[in-house]
Formats: sequence, C-alpha cells, structure tokens
Amino acid sequence: MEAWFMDDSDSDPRLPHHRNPIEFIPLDHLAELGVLHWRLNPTDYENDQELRKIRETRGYNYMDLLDICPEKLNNYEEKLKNFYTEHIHADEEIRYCLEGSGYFDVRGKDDRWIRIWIKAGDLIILPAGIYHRFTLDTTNYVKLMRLFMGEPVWTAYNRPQEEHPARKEYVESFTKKV
Ligand code: KMT
Ligand code: NI
Repeated sequence: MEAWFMDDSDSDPRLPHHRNPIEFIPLDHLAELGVLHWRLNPTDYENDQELRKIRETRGYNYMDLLDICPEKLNNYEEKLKNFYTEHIHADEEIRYCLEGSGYFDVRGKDDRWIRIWIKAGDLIILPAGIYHRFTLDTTNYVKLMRLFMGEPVWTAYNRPQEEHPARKEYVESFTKKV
C-alpha cells in the first residue's frame, strides 16, 4: 500500500494524480486519521488465520466478495459513479483487496485529498465519518472482500454531512487528541 497527496487536475480519476514534486505520505500518518491497514496473504484467504483473528477481534461476522468489472457488477457505471462521489458512512468501511488494485481517496485533516493505492493483500479500514471515495486504477479491475460487524449497512451520505453524528464524532476525535 502507498499513499500520496493528490494533484488538483481533473483528468481521468484512474490515473495516479501525483503532485509535482511527488508527496508520499507515511502510513503512520494515515493511522492518525483513523485509517488502519494490514498486509495479508490473499492467495489462501479462506484459511488465513491472521484474517480470522482480525475478524474475530473486531467482530466482523459479515463477509462478501465484490468483483468490480463490467461483466460481474450490475449497474457498473452507476455504481462506480457513486463510489467516486465523496461520502461518509455511519460505520467503518472495511475492504480487503484479493486481486487487482484501486484507489481509496480520503480527506486529510487539512481537507486535502490523500490517495491510497491498495493492491492484492491490503486490508484497509476507514473509520466511520471520514470523507472518502473510491476509483479503479488504469488496470480496471479489483476483487474486494467486504467485512462488516452485524447486518451490513452500505448507506452513503454524500458531502456535506457536518451534522451527521458519525461525522461529528470523527471530527471530535481530533479536537480531543490535539
Ligand atoms: C463504498 O462505500 O462502497 C465505497 O466507498 C466504495 C469502495 S469499495 C466498493
Ligand atoms: Ni464508502
């Protein structure tokens, strides 16, 4: 997994959008935003004890697989458009990349876009209330595992969402720390 600040160009979102000069972000900076990351072995995920432990510890009893490509995803264009619309959720967003790659963009503390490049083996957790979006990269394919605690709720609340309880709680988690 790699992360960097995005440029301001409105060209194809599937391009890397590095700044010039390039501005990488250390992964521990992401932890300060509440973004967590594990590196796992995706080849045998059904028997992976490390994954089992994470699911057990964090209570992720729900799991499904999502292939993002035109052949396997209904309403492909519309879904991708929604994924790339800036939004929050009332719960964590947990995604484990099993094949392919893609970009999760999250807003940093100064509201700049941070681009997170996930590849096979990257498990990422976005905290509830963080503004984010998702796009494929130019390889145009990703297979994701979605995890959730309890009955899954995928409802996205598009920005602005400053009065949403999850957003308020997320913002407050910083003012407490600083
Ligand atoms: C979401 O809420 O599903 C997203 O942010 C898209 C990422 S994974 C399909
Ligand atoms: Ni989301």
